[in-house]
This record gives sequence, structure tokens and C-alpha cells, in this order.
Amino acid sequence: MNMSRRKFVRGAAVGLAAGAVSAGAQLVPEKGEVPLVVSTWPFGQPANDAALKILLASGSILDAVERGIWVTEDDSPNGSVGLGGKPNAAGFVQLDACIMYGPGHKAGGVAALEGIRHPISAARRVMEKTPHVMLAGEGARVFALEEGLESVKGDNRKLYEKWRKERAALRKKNAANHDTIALLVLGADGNIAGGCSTSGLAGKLPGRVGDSPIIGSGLYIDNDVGAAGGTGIGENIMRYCGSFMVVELMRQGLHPQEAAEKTVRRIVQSERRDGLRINFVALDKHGRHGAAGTADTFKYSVATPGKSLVLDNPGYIVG
Ligand code: SD4
Repeated sequence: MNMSRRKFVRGAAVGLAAGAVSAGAQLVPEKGEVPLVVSTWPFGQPANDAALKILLASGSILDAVERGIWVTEDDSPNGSVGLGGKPNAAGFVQLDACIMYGPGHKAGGVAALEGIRHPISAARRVMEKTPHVMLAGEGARVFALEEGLESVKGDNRKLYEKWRKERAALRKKNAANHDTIALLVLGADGNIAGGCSTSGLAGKLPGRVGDSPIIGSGLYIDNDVGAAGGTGIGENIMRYCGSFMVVELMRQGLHPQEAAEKTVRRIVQSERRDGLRINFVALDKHGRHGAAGTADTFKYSVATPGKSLVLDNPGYIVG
């Protein structure tokens, strides 16, 4: 099957599954089920389920985001989020995370954070307890410790050696050696929050910061519109403010699916090369959702009170 037909078929399939309606087809969008939790990759599913449990017990959308992402940060077989994640070129795991709260347009982030079990909690503390939006490196670590967040002395050397052995095999398979959780929540009251957490690209230069902790790149929320999150090679997302672009396209009336696809297409057309590895998830304030990316294998997870699903990339775009 050629690419355009394959993409069309996939788009049609998810359109039905997610209750998608083309933005031009009707003026008042069909409402999706709420609360709604959407996240990247199949490993987002248990995180979604944890987040939904909190929402259904009348917890806040921020608690849902934080506790949902905790599940992934603690999931060491995941190998690319949290302290079990991929080491950098010097053999140390440096973590990036951010969080956004729609009401008041609040945000917090941490970058190149070492030795803290839950970077998403550090990001939340930056948002709630400081006048800043982002802390990096040692300053972020000291802040997290002062906030009483749990620190873990990881044996980074062992992780590094393990990763070095795995790397050759990964390269042969051309498999991605990085993944990120971006988790978006639409509450029953219409408010939106989201978070993003990762160990970033394996073997990155020490101090390298990717898209994931950067507001507008790895995550963006506009409480009047919707939310988007990214995963993939951060350098190819952050140069385009990828998540911001998805949300701004939704503001113009596009369905989250269309907005995600248009963003990926725009980056692909600009870059004119393969191997971009960029993927986005999105939801809007109407409870609709979508995803798109250059990875045929990309999947995203969706949870509502009625269901918890892992869906194939509905917007596969070659690039
Ligand atoms: C980064 N975007 O640090 C992250 C890594 C990732 O799927 O998402 N990989 O560039």
C-alpha cells in the first residue's frame, strides 16, 4: 500500500475510534467523554489509569498529572524516563521534566536534574513555590532536596556499561534509544493540565537539554483551547516550538488530529530529510484527541471513565 493511502486508511480508522470530526464539517464540535487522559506510547497506559483514578476520586488535575507520571518515572523496565533511564555521554542520568496548569497559565520545569526520583514533582514545586519557570542542573537538584523530594543514589556506571552494550544492537535495528512520557489531562470541569518527563536522548552531551522540559516544545497548554505534548528527537521539536504549534493550530479551529498532523507535516517539509523522529499527542477542550508523528511504530494511550486504550499512530507521516 502506498504511503498516502496507508495514511488515509489510518486517519479514517482513528477518526471513527476517537469520534473525530473534521473541523470544517460542523461548527459545534462533538463533545468527547471527560475526564480525559492522553499520553505518549503504550507505557502511558498505566500512567493514564493512575491519573484517571485520581480524577474519579475527585482529585485535582495537577495531582492526576503528577501521580500518573510517577508511574512511568518508577517503571525501570521503561528505560527512558526517570532514574532507570538512559545515561548521557559521561555515564550519568540527567532528567528533564515540566508541568503546566491551564488556569492562570502556570508552568514549571527542571532540566539536567540528577539523582531525584520524581523530576515531575520537582517541576511542580518550581511552578508552585518559586517565582521562576525553570531550574537546571545542580540548582534544580538542591531545590528538589530542599523541598524534601526523594533522592536516589543510582549506580550510573553500571547503567552506562549496560547501555553501551545495548547500543550496538539498537543501532543495528535502527531502534529509537529514547522515549518520553507526555501526559495531558482534561478535567470534568473543563480545566487542562499536563506534564512531560524523560531521561532524554541516550548518550547526549552532559548538560544537553531537550524539548521535554521546555514549555511550548515538549508540552504546551492553553486552557481555552487544548494541550499538546511531544516525544522524539528534541532538537527537531524545540526548533519549531512543536507543542505550541499544535495548540495554536487547534485555536484556529483544527481538530487535535489535524493540528498534530499539520505540525508534523510542516516540520517534515521544512527539514527535507528522513530520521526526524518527531511525534505529538493532543487533546482539546471539547474532549477530542489525536496524535501524529514520523514513527510508524508510534502509539498513544487514551483513558476516559469508559475505556483505557492504546492506539496506533493515526497520523503517520513519512519523515
Ligand atoms: C529528548 N524528546 O530529550 C526527548 C526524548 C524523547 O522519544 O522523547 N524520546 O529529546
